[in-house]
Amino acid sequence: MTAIDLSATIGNETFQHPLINAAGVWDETATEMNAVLASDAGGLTTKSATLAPRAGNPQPRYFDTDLGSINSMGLPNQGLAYYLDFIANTDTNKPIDLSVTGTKMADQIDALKQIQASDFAGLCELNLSCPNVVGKPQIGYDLEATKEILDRVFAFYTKPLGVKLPPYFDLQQYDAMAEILNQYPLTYINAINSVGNGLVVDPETERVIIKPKGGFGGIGGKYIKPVALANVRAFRQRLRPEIKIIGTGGVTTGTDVFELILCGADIVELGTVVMQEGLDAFARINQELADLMAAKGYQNLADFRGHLQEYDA
Ligand code: RRO
Repeated sequence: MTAIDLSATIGNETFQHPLINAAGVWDETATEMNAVLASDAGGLTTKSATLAPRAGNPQPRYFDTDLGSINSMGLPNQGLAYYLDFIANTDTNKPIDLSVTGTKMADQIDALKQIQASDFAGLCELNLSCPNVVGKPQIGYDLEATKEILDRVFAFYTKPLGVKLPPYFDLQQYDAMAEILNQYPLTYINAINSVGNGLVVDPETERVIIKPKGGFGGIGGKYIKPVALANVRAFRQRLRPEIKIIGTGGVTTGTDVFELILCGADIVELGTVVMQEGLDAFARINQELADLMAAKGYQNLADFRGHLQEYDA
């Protein structure tokens, strides 16, 4: 029997396995990032970096539930220089995706200028969708602001760039956002970030479960898989084929990964499942995906990527 090939490509980067960590999961410090690289993850995403280090929101700011998680981390990170330094000094053959953001558009532009001026030539992900900065809306829900930041970025940025998007819920939102994204030389999009500003309630104490923002936070895990599938499918149907897609949201099994790739994802990110199960989730889910592909007679991810059929096809 021919071996199953789980490799996938985004830009100039080849991932030997299609699963990497979602930004914000096991990736704030060098110790955590080295552990991801030592696991069966196909690559590493860094915590979204801001120009200066940030402590983030007050605790408690993350909570696991039966179906997933809620978080309002508030961008705790070590600052962009730390992540550039980590990448420059890390000897690995796995791709590292540098996630970057800011609480103001000017800071996001400055961060990308620093990356453009650095030796880093790998994938960079501009996070347009953090739901947890007090008083700041998600850029990805503002068409004008999205267009403005991409205009400003692509006036100087020439390295491979992706954008992390919030979930959309209306077909017209996909039309409008895809029309904008198609105008730029994006390497990929990442759909989706957590479903922003959900609420988890503790019926016993009659309180909210996390402290920041009155308890509102980003929802991840099983709750959001159908939203992730829809966003990946809808964007694959609308984006230029050269723009690749990282599918993120609600994966806990190899079958979930299969479904996201069937909808058009090139690779897939794990978030809440790694928070709950640890880094062994990568090996387990890779194996489940390979077993499912073998059972179906698929040898490569390209054998089924984007092949989702209509109901009466
Ligand atoms: O740090 C966070 O609170 C956070 C970020 Br930057 C993000 O993009 N998504 C999320 O759920 N939390």
